[in-house]
Amino acid sequence: MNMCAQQFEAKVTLIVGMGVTGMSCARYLQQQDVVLRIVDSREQPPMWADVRSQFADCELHAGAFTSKLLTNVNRILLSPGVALAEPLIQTAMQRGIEVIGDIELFARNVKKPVIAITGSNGKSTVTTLLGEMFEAAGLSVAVGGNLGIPALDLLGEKDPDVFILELSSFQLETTTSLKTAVSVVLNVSEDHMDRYPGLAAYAESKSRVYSRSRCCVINRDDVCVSSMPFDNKAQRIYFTKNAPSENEFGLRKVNSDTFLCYGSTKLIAADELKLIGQHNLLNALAALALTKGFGIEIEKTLPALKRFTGLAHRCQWVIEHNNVRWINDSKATNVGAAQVAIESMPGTVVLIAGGDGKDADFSPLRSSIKNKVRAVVLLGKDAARMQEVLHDITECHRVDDLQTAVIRANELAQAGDTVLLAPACASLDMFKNYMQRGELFTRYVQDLVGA
Ligand code: UMA
Ligand code: ADP
Repeated sequence: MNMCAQQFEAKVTLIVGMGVTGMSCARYLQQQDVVLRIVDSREQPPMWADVRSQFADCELHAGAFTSKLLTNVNRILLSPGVALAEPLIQTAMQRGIEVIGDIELFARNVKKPVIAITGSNGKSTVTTLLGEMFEAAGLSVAVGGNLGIPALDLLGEKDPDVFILELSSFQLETTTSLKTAVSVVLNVSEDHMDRYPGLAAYAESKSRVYSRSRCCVINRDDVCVSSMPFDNKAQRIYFTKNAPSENEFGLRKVNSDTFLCYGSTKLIAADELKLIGQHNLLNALAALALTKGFGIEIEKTLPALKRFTGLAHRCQWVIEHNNVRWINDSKATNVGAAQVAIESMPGTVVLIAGGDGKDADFSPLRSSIKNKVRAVVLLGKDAARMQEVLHDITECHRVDDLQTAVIRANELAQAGDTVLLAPACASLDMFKNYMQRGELFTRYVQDLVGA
């Protein structure tokens, strides 16, 4: 074949999605002289201007996908926000085109150990906490993935001692060869039901994190997690909210104090932690189990665990005014997270909830709300559906926007109550993201009380 024909036949890597993942894939592959076509199904992808300036040499398309985009393509890098069920991707797979995600590309190129953290709730907390615990023990870490910094952007010139990645079910779907030193599925409860045919398919995607893992950290109390398939050769370390057996992490009560323990050894008292709520004790146990699994001396990591105050927008204290506490848990973007937040509040709660429910079944909220919640203020796309499920167990108030929700919650709250923003829904129907929702909530509360 002559040079000209070779160039004509140059194989193209198709990057699907112009979000932070697509951009990280493009940056990474550009250094390797790969021919790139970058596409997004939106007419105006939010990072379009950046893409055009940074990837001027690449073929770029914004707008509805057509099969013409597959011309000469031999590999697709699929962003997590685009489902494998997308017709373009199905056509590509039928044609034998390889479809992978950014984590698979990362897996094929990473040279240092990786720790992977997934689950329905607590991923970002455990990932960040573990990074701080490892640093306290003197290791250099690179922390990212679904948490924010795309994994490929962590692959720099100087490798850290360990990569700590938060992985979503979407990212795991397109990952086939990731080898991990230690991995965990923290828990499984319903989320992203608009992307999966049911809980089993969603859980299957999460369980992929345990394939090729040298050590699996397992939540003993979560039946869905503990019944996942584990490699027989992998080491297993369990954690539980109950008193642990030998070689397990768990909670022990001694008189009125609770301790985080490894077997019968007390590691730290629960009230030495700055993190709030029982769910965060489980997150801390998971982080300790990951530490043990990686082979680090736990003692060295404890100062960081004690210091860690948690992340913004997760059960974050906003203000106390007229004996009413205001808490921002905007990151409670699914039913399980909202339940945990409601249950971990002391006293009676006025709940602000609603948004895009991602086709979730809201009925599990009933048991958490009953006898605990004075009233619910509902907003967003799925407010009516939530009201239908909750109206017979608590007072429901529908409002059109978050500022009105704050004003209404203030009218409803009585001295000693907590007003909790825990939407049980994604924010994207009304806000840029959960951070913006949490920031606006905080601002409206501060305006209201004149802080
Ligand atoms: N989209 C289109 N057409 C496209 C491409 C994307 O409509 O062609 C839409 C998607 O449906 C989605 C949005 O654009 O609504 C963003 O999708 P994306 O894949 O471009 O997202 P990125 O900007 O690359 O960000 C992704 C993760 N987002 C998703 O999985 C939706 C980010 O997690 C992650 O931080 C980032 O990669 C780096 O790894 C966010 C998230 O919401 C925080 N994750 C979900 C969760 O935590 O529940 C899974
Ligand atoms: P993720 O990254 O999985 O979304 P985060 O650490 O950001 O998890 O926490 C999101 C929300 O989930 C928090 O606001 C909190 O209400 C809830 N949450 C945190 N940890 C847990 C846990 N271990 N079990 C159940 N819910 C949790």
